[in-house]
Amino acid sequence: MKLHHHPLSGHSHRAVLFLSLLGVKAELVEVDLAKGAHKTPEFLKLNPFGQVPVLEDGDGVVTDSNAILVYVATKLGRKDWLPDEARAAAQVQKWLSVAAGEIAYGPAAARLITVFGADFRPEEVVGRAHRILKLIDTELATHRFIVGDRPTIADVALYSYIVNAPEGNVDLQPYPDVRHWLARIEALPGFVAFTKTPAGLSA
Ligand SMILES: N[C@@H](CCC(=O)N[C@@H](CS)C(=O)NCC(=O)O)C(=O)O
Repeated sequence: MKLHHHPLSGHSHRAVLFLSLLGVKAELVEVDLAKGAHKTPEFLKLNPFGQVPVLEDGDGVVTDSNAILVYVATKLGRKDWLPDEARAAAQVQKWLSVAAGEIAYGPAAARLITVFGADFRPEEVVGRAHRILKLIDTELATHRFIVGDRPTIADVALYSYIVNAPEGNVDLQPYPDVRHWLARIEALPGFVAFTKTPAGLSA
C-alpha cells in the first residue's frame, strides 16, 4: 500500500496511525501542499477533491481519511477495530460522522487558523470545539474508548485533531476523561504521534 499524506494534516495522521497500529508496512509519500502538489493534474487523477490522504492499494485508490480506516480494517478482516454487530457498528459510524463534522469544523478548523492562517471566525470554531469536547468527555467517563472498552477506528478518527486542539487555542484542561483517553491511545502498541506545531496554546 502507498499512502499520500502530509505530516501536519490530521486527516492524514488518522491513516498513518491506523496503518501503524495494525503493523501494516505502507510506503509514505509526502505531498507538498505548500507548493500545490495536491492540485496538479496527476494528483487530481488520484483524488479529484485535491486533498490528502489518499491510499493506493494495487490498482485501487481510496480517498477520504475515514473511508481509508474502513477500507483497511475491512480488507484485513479486523472486526475488533470495525465491528459488524449492528449496535456497535452504528456507534462506530456515529463517531466517524462526528470526526467528519463537529471535529473537522471545530478543533481542526481552529487549528487551521493558527497554523495555516485560515479565514474562519475563532469564536465560532473554538466554541464548536468546546461543545463537542464536553460531549466526548461525558461519553468517556463510563468507558475506556469511545465505543466501549476496546479501541475502534472511531477512536483513531477522533484522536488526531483532539490531541492537537491546543494548537488552535482549544484548552483540553477542562476535559480529564478526554486527556486520559488520549493517553490510552498513545499507549497502544504501534502508536505514532501526530507532529506538534508551536501554535496557539502550544506556542
Ligand atoms: N474529508 C477529507 C478531508 C481531507 C482534508 O481536508 N485534507 C486537507 C489536509 S488536512 C487537504 O488536503 N486540504 C487541501 C485542500 O482542501 O485544498 C478526509 O477525511 O480525508
